[in-house]
Amino acid sequence: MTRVLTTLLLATLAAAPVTAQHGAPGGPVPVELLQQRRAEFLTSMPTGIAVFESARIRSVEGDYPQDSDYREANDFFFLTGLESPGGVLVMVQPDSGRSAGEVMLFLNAPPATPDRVSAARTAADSLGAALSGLATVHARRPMPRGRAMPGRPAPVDPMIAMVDSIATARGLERIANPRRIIAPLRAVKDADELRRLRRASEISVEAHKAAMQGTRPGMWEYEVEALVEYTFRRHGAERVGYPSIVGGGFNSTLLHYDLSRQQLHDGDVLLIDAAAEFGYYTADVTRTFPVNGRFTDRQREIYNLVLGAQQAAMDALKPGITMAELNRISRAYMDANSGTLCGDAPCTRYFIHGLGHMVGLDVHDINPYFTEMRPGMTLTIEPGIYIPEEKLGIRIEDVLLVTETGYENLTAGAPRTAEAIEALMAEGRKQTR
Ligand SMILES: [Mn+2]
Repeated sequence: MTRVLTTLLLATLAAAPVTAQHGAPGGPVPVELLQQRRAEFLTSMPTGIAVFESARIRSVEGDYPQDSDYREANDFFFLTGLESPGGVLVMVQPDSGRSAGEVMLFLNAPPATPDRVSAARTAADSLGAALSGLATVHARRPMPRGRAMPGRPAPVDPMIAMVDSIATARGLERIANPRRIIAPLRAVKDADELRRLRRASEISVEAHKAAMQGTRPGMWEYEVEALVEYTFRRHGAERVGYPSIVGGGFNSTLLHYDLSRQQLHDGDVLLIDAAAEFGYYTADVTRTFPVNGRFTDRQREIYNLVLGAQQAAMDALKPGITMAELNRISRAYMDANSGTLCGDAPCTRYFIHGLGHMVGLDVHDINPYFTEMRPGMTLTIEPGIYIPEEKLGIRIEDVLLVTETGYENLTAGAPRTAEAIEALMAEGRKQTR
């Protein structure tokens, strides 16, 4: 299907109560890109059958879905562009390296009568075909009614039998771990993925700026967290990319502090590791700033050491380098520049986690630690120093896009230097005086 036709179809259907990423702030994934991703997957897969299932709808009775609405499974979304619980994508490769392969998409049949309970999801109809860029979409057999209970066997999904019968009929084996094949495809972002990641980054930057401007001694961590997450949603982000970390004082030294229930004190730092997910792509941003708007001399020295370690890795970032090498460079900088800041030994002993990771559909995206960087890959670099006995934790984290010659910092809009942070915080104080 051509883009013009798709656009026309979408325009025609715009008034109908549908679905998918159509109508979502992120918009639909262009079908040409979906077709390209599936073709690349089929080309790189071995002979066999690969199956990608959509996410499961979670129950308010026991699943605790209140932290997020239905969210499609990443690989399913990457290859179909759809949000469609019950969906099953079957990739058939009868002759690896020689055959273009075949794609079969099964979606729930459109409801016979309008669904008065749930929001419309993409179904096996012309819209499902248009949004996914497939000529045909098959209706899947419905799941049997009833749910898993203690003492009662879970209902069997008829799609499992269906996929098995496709495999048997063609004499093909089902591939055990298709994620291994999709990993390299997801590592390099295409134009639509970058568009989403850029927006997620921009929104996250706005939230960090709001936190810097809005934080005052005496506020509670949850108040700042609310400000951050409100900013995400206000700009069209569907959800947080991961549980927000908002930790003041001692809590700044806990890597995954998630309670956000303590008061913020004059003289402490506040570490915020929080980012928005926009159109299924998440940023990952950390900033650390003084609750009262001014770093102490000690805080500033440690801050500048972390900043230097981050910059050293960023300066080395270009195609060909690996995360392992960047990690070594960043730690070598910290070793060489610690002076007596942390006593006789370098501060590197307080840098207790990895330097960074790939970022995309997953916040910790498929991670080629020893794989050479290529243009279009997106990663974070996030050194930190955590000194619990001083209630002082500093981490600085940005989202970086590898370019032909180096990198672009997608989250540079959030102040990074101690001076820029203090300037923005001072501005925030003026506004509310
Ligand atoms: Mn991170």
